[in-house]
Amino acid sequence: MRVLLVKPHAQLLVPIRLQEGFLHLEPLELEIVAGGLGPEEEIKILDLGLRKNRNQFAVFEKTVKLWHPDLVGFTGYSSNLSAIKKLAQLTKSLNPRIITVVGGIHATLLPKDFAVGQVDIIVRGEGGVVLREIVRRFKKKEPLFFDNLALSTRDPEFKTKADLGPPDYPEIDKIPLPRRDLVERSRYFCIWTSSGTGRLKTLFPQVASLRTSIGCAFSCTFCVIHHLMHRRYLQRQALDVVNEIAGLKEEHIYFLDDEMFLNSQRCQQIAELLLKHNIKKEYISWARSDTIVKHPEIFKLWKQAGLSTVYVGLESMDEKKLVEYKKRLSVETNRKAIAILKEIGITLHAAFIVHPDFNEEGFKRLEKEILALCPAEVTFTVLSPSPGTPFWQENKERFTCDPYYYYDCMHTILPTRLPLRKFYRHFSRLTELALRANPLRVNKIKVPFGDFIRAIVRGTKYIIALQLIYRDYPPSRRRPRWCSIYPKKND
Ligand code: B12
Repeated sequence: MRVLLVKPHAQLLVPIRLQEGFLHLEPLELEIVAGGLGPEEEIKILDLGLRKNRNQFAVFEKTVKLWHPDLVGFTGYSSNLSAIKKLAQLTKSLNPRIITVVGGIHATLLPKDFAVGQVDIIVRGEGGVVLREIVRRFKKKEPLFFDNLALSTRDPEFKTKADLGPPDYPEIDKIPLPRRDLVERSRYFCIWTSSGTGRLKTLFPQVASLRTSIGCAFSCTFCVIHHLMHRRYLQRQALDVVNEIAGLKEEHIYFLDDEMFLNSQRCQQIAELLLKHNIKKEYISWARSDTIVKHPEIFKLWKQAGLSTVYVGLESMDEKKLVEYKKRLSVETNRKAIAILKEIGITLHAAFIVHPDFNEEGFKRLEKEILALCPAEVTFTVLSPSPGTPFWQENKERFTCDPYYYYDCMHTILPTRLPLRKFYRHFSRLTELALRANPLRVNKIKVPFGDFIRAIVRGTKYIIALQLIYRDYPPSRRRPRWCSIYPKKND
């Protein structure tokens, strides 16, 4: 059987596409799904974000016409919803006998959004085990839907199942290993600014991604993970993780875990095994600031094992905002974590949330924080409620635009206090400052000339694109809507 697995890119292309100039990670979700299928299946992974041709529909159509798949599986975040629906429609118009399956974050959150005739099966949760079962049923001519994992509108119980809470998750060791051989590995990279020697062979090394745990024990308002998993935290065995790392040919690894270090014992074991077996690679991971403060010794150990950069969702340096985001930690904890990473010599990648209620003062305060963090990598997103979360429900009446189409955490979907043009001028200025605070520049790290030029060009294009985001909205939407929330006196 021929299985085509497809990762589309977002519709509102420019900022996301430019972001991909700094990192483009392999489609691990599709590699894992493929890993569940038997050797008798022919599998192709199509990562549409990689294609130079901006018309992803044309690229997809050509592939289907040339390759004749029996089943097409799509993955995507909420921002990919409309692209996936169009691609499913295109599939059926090319050949109605092709089975269309949709999985991924949005399908798990809001399966009903895919309840259209062109989508045969909606998969919730982990897909590796589920697609294998769908393929088995297809071959046996059995119904393709089952449990609360593979849903179909043809199932009379579809609505009930789609309204159930998070799907069941398999035992973590039942999740297949990714079929990394199905992608062009040289195409996946991540900007790497951390250097112990003052020079870097390349600024854009080839990177592999890997997942050691699934889920998170916290429930921040802006995040979807606790809605998908009810705050469950599934952890792979240390040895299993280390074996996977050892098998990778890439020297740079990006851990995709939401929070890898929640179980300090497990993380200690992983680091010790890496050191014991002399596995020399460099790593990027995400961690909460309170985890870093609770277990600085684990980060010290990980530094020895190769941890170069830690992405920390600092979100804000304003106590009230941290409470509003239900972050369950304080500004002081954020500051302590920054100091700890600096002392250990791990590069900090600070992720901040820009609140739509920011006035000039709010932006200025954040600018000061960036300068204080220097040297650090710093990135920003705009506070955006994700579809399928209570935060989204609470804000339902306030959206200023299509909250699906514009949901990329760059385009605001909530009313801004400042007019949009001004808001995005400030927003892009943050990134401009961040580039100046970057360790590469501050620590005068030597990089190949070509990479340096590439970084400058991409950085400049990105800053301009951020400034021009306001143009993606119809002119009538570019002014703030005072009536909706903010009292005018605070202007
Ligand atoms: C790493 C990451 C990124 C990377 C990109 C990774 C990549 N490979 O492209 C970067 C940093 C670039 C990124 C950017 C963005 N991200 Co992001 N990201 C993540 C993170 C941390 C991990 C994603 C991941 O790869 N997980 C590992 C894979 C293996 O798990 P999975 O996707 O769930 O897949 C499994 C199942 O869902 C299922 N499945 C998936 N697809 C399919 C398909 C089929 C056919 C089947 C059967 C099953 C199936 O099986 C898979 C394997 O078991 C998640 C958080 C999370 N835990 O998911 C956020 C997350 C996905 N990101 C999110 C967001 C909002 C974004 C941005 C829009 C905003 C931003 N600026 O950050 C951009 C958009 C980028 C884009 N290209 O569209 C949100 C999405 C929310 C939503 N409602 O969609 C998440 C969930 C974060 C959050 N906590 O809310 N992101």
